[in-house]
Amino acid sequence: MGSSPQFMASSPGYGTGRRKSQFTYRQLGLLASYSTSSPLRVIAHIDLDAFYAQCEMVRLGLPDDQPLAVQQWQGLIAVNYAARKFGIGRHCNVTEAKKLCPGLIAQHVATWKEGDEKWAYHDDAAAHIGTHKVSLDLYRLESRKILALIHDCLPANQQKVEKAGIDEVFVDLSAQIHSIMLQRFPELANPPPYDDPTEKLPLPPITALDWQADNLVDLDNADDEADDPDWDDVAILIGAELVRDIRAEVRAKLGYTCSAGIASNKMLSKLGSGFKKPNQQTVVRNRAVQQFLSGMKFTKIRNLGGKLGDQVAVRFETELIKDLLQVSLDQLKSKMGEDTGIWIYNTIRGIDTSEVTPRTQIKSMLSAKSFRPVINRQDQAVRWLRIFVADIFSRLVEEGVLENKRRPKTIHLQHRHGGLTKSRSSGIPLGKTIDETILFDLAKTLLNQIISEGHVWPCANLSLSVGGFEDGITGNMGIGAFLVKGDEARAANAVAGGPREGGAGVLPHDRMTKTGQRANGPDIQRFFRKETSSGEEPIDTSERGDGSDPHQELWLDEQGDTSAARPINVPISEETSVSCPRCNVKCEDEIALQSHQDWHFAKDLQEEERQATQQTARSQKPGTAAASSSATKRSNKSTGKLEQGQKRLKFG
Ligand code: TTP
Ligand code: CA
Ligand code: CA
Repeated sequence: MGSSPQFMASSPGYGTGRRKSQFTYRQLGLLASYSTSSPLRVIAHIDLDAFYAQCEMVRLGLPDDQPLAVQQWQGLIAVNYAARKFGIGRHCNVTEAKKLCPGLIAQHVATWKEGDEKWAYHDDAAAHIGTHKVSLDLYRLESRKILALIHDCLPANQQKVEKAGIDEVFVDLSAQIHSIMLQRFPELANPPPYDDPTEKLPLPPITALDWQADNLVDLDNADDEADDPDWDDVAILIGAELVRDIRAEVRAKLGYTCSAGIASNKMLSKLGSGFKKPNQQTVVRNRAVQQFLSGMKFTKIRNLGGKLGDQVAVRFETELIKDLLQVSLDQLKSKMGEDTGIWIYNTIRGIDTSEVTPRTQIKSMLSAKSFRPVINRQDQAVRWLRIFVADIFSRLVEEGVLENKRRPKTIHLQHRHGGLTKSRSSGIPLGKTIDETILFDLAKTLLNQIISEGHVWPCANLSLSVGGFEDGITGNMGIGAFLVKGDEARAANAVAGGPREGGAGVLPHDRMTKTGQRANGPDIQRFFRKETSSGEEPIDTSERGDGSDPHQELWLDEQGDTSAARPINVPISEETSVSCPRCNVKCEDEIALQSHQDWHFAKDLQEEERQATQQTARSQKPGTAAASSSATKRSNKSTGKLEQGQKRLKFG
């Protein structure tokens, strides 16, 4: 931890303008319990710079100034900052990029080659899209190391870290900061006057804060800079110090640079980390929030980048936050619906009470391939199944499946032929340690079932996944093997529903805490479902403007194959684009559409898994994991619900 003095003591009696802090003892206390209603809370978002490119730089031991891009077939999926100086971006193909920078190293991602037992770096991979499949194992592995190191940097009993993608995390630093504040300012540990927690705190005994090299977002009112800092400034400064140290550790121990945003909530911290890159951190103080947001497009905000953002833009004829701030709550509610209106109203004012939800455990693993050209025979499909199984099995081994630390309960195969998607699922028999043969046999059985229905060739995409992970199941199956523990079930639900992105009603922080109201915020994901099930057009929850990518989580954490994924940052022209029949989102071409549909598929799987988990938790009966057929054709609605005729996986 940094030891440089960060605070400059003021002379006694200074700060005559305002003798009390605007914050209460109670609000300070709330920090210790990570309460989302504390106006003093501090959340960091840490995102690796040009992540895949850095992984390759570290692997190859290259100097920082070496331009490098990660190539996938003919496209680029990551470009380091040395290469970006030449104007190279994800929109370039390899030929264009090399023209811009002849010294560029275009490193192809590792691949599984048909028939091989393990992924590897193949010099000729780019020319063999038909027989190779991308492996993202290296990036997953590095991601895990970084995550572990971040955990190591935090006190053992104060770790609230949410993995938000392969190269990014949210960290709730509130409790740690609370402890540090009490150490540095012992007067804060005194009981409040009259033992009344609603009493205001004394002002911090300091007048100027040393922000070192951080990017400080300008304050809403430039004159405020002369004001004495209050405890929210002190808290966020300590947060900035902690994050600077974490970043230095990641750099020193693992060789990676990252950027970070430090603010009072997830939304603002995420916007902050993308504000200045690479290798920088941005602090968004509470007093700077309006200034920070007002110049931005709302499409940069999580959940406002996709179709919801488009709708808002059309209905209010603007993409700018500053214009939308003029719209009254009533207008927002009447045009966007009650919950969504409130959520937008709060969000553009920088209010976000969503929690940082630790979720480090993998819930499902997916290995897939989009075929270009399509495949026409069973033996070809079986060869791919072998690769998928090897891919998934190696990840299962890392997950501790050989030691029975964790094991998946179900296996799914999805097959796409033309516009038609078929899938089959089966339980993975308990009582035996999972091995490749078991998985391969199950996968072949599922394929046979799909083929026996007919109309399956040519096949454009196959994906195999395992899910329903459980902890510590031994060969001896008791009732515990089938029941999900309360906490796990809750965690599973939280994960599947996505983080709570809901706003907190329209109350400002102060009033919220005074009345003791907790964010009764609508879960934005739920809005989408609600709207969908009411027959309205489904709204796409994907986001773009914030630099993250709707496909990303899928590619990175689950699918393990970006082969069909075109860089999504490419602007899509109206004339050439095709729309997703489910959510209407525009894709650049058929291939991009396919990749987008893969994303829906993975989301559906997640949802099915969640529902199956819930059902398992509800059913009090043990039994065998029986195979059952599932979906044939998926509908146009992204309800995540099963179609008529579909069956849920049964474990009872
Ligand atoms: P990002 O964090 O979006 O981007 P980045 O880390 O490459 O660059 P930045 O410095 O701007 O954060 O994505 C993380 C990784 O995810 C990226 O290195 C490669 C992968 N990815 C894709 O494969 N395709 C995509 O379209 C995007 C956005 C990411
Ligand atoms: Ca990144
Ligand atoms: Ca990222």
